[in-house]
Amino acid sequence: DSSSKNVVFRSKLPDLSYIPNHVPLHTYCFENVSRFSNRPCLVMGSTGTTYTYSQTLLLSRKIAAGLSTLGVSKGDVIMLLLQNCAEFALTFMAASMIGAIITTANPFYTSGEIFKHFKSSNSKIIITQSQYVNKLVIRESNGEEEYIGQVITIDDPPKKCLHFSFLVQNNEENIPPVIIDPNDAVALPFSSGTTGLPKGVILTHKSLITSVAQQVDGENPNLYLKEDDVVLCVLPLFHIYSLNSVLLCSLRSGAAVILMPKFEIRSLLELIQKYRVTVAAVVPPLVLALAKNPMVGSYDLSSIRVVLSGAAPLGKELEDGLRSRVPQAIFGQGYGMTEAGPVLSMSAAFAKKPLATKSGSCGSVVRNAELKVIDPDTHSSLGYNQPGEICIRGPQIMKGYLNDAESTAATIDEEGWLHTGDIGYVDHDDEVFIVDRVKELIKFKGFQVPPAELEALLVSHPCIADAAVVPQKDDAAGEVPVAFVVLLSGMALTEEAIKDHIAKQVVFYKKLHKVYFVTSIPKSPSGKILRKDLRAKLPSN
Ligand code: AYL
Repeated sequence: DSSSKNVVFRSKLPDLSYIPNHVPLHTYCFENVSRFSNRPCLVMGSTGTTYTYSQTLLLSRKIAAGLSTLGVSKGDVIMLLLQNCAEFALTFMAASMIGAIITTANPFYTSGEIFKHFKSSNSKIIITQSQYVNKLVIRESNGEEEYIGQVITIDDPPKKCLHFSFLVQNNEENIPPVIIDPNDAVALPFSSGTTGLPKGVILTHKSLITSVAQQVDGENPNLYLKEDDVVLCVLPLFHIYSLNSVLLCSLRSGAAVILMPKFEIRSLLELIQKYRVTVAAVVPPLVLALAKNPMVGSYDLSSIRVVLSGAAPLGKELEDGLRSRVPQAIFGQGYGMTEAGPVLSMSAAFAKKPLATKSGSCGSVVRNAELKVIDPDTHSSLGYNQPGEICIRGPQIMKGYLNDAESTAATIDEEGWLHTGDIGYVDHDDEVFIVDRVKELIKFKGFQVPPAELEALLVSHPCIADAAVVPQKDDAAGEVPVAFVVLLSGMALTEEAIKDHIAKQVVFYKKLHKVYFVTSIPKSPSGKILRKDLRAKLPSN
């Protein structure tokens, strides 16, 4: 039995003796609502519109009934194409109530990206803002638009679209009875994982409840949130980081969520000051803005007690820069991966009884989970301070990829270990440090850029014979995608033309920053691109 040879790392905090992961997600999130029913739950930063916990629960129930009248039933997928807003949170809870599933997409996606996501998630309806509806048009006939599916907008609906108020107008008693199994899907975020194209990641009621419990439940929660906390929600809810560690964790704890539709430094600072934000979930580029922008000095940020950074590596200077701006705050990182539910480790400095932590660490593995580090070549389990591939096991990890047994089997092994494609080590204080990535994924400001997607677009060009996309280090974005391109013989194509070919088909952060013309792409005998060799050719890598 190979598992007996495993060195397994565990949380420094005691395990939870009980996780209520046999109930549906909304039941878990709203379990304690009676304790804080009149406290603010969802606050729209821009307008001040506030829903208390009891209003949030009531509206979610009305929307659940409304979705059923539209024919949405158990197992159906609803696509949310939204900036951060109350409707996002309400629809998620409503979907859970009827056993439906939400899939989340970036509203800045191009039409092509949205169509691919919509189809591969098997979505039925789409909830969005009127400004994005033009991206959902399949064809126009006699001046009438035909859309990809039933479209609902949270603001004034264009022709043939429904207004969100249609959902809210329903009687909350009319939610049809439904039996929800803990292993039923409730969320379907997309991720490219360790290789290939973006895929639907099946997160079940059980996985999300477990993940939230691992963060905020118990005598000594890893991330201590209280009813009087005010949590900043500026990171997009369509990404699992914000959806889980901000929204779901806050709902469970009774904290107020300050929703910001998009990042803009001045309004961010104003909101922190106005609502006396206590907990700020950020990504490295936001840390950069807070550490460097001179405007920061003229705002009162003294309410912040916790700053959580995640989704991408954070440099030491940045961390120090931020510490000097918010000296009273506890600073730490979370390390997650969509497929892992998503949180693998989190700083124990955020705990109710905080532990000392080191700068640069991603915290220690969450409770009720096992983490191991393996040699990427031999797969043997490694001990303290030895870098290798990080693997995680526990009830919080994904059920698998949607309709992709092969990728699932390549990611979760027979013993239930999820292989992250990240290289890291655990030090003698049980703190996790991430040092490298062996998977294909490129991260632009924490956003996923799957090389395989850009390579497919490149080789679809009639003049391109072969192509490979790899990350190049970048001060502002962390990494940016750059391409190596082989032209078909006799064809001429400029770098600009190639960049344009990609740019018009993808969201801004997937744009190519540089094109290198080469005569061949280095590949292994089995045909795999030797990405390491290509990366080694780049200037500052
Ligand atoms: P995905 N440091 C370095 N790399 C990181 C970190 C970190 N703190 N966090 C995430 N990554 C990288 O699926 C790593 O390569 O999920 C990982 O495999 O978009 C990849 O990003 C996963 O990218 C939290 C804190 C969620 C973080 C997250 C991250 C979700 C990002 C909840 O509380």
